[in-house]
Amino acid sequence: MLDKVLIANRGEIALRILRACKELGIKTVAAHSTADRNLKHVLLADESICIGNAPASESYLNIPRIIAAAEVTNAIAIHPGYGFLSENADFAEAVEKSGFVFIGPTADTINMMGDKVAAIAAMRKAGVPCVPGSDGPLGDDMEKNRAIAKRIGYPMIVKAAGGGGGRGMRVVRSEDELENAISATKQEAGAAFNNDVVYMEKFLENPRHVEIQVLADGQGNAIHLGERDCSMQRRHQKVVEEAPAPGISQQMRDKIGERCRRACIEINYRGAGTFEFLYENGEFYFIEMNTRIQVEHPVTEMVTGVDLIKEQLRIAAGQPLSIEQEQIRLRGHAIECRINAEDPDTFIPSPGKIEMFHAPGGLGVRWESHIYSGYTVPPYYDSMIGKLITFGESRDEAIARMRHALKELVVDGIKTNIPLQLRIMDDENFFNGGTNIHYLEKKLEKEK
Ligand code: MV4
Repeated sequence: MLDKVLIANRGEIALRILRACKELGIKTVAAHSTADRNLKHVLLADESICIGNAPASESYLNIPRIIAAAEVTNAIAIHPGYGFLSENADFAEAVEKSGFVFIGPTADTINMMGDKVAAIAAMRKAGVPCVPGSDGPLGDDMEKNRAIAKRIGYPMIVKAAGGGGGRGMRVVRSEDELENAISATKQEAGAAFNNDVVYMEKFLENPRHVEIQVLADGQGNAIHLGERDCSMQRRHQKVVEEAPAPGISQQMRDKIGERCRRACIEINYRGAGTFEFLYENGEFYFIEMNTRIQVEHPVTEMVTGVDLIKEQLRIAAGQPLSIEQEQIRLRGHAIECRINAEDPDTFIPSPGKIEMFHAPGGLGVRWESHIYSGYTVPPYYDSMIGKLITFGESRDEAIARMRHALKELVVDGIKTNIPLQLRIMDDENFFNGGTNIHYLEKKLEKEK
């Protein structure tokens, strides 16, 4: 096993990684900013080291500082968590070049998936179903571009190869908008991602966001762990996630999961990963692959019983996968509500001191958070302060437990989105399952 892991992240995920390390007997180093000296995982880690000032650019995004912290603490490996440098190929390369293990895929894989055109080409080649599209970058010849768009059919969407997660895209509803959309997206993408390559896809009007979790060891073994539905979102920020996705049969899961598993073997993938799909009219369409552990990984853990962070650590230590596909059986249903320090109506962040905190509990209730009574939420980072996950034998039971757990959870002193989460848990359409990616924004618009 790895002797010592440096945790290059903060908040709940840093604590989650610390717990997995402890369970595996791995020593831990918490690398933190000046604003994060009192984080729970910093206080629990074997060692801690301050890597810079509060702004992430000076600490959690500062590659030389993190490498130096690993050097002075004699860490073997670095876990990047999610966000920050987790999908930065230059970081993964710097980590490996400095003689440490990057807990994640190779820099080449991260690079490939960061380029959406390359990612789609690799997945299409590996047999993963993709959105009908340009199958490559658009050139300057507008005659050709019009022909591609005509073949795809309107409405279609122009996306930046360097984008993802909702950045750099434009819906085009008719040919007269095409030229402008391409040049504007190109312009923005060049400025934002230093890469002005754009491509086209058929625009799906009302899809759901369904993603497949995979694990691969880079030694020829890969498994899928079923899907999550992450359609309940606002401005590309997920609000509620669940596993399994309502209405997906075991037969459909086996089919799309097997395609993802095969693709992992084909590209020699290593680590945890997520295939993002749009799901519409019973069909899956690949859009992007995430090469990190994701915020919503616990719902998959709850229905599979697999500790995804421990698997990441084992894979990084060079061990082959400890589980085979046949051993993956889904049981029950899990729901995750992200708890944010923000105004539940305006979504304006609400950092500050937590005057009183009470954790929810009981059978099937999991609280993933670093907060405590007296903790001050700093204004510098993401506003998520915890994740409440409930499990039930049925979806109805998981929702019922979530309602009560949300009412039990007390976070006083700052504003939180708990009232919004309660409204979602009481929503009739959410209860019925299968709402699409536009549902929450439309609901909020109606309730104004
Ligand atoms: C799409 C789409 C419809 N059709 N692609 C937005 C985030 C990025 N990951 C991809 N996105 C979309 N791509 C086609 N061909 C609609 C979206 C989209 C979306 C996707 C997932 C979750 C939330 C979303 C919100 C708005 C648009």
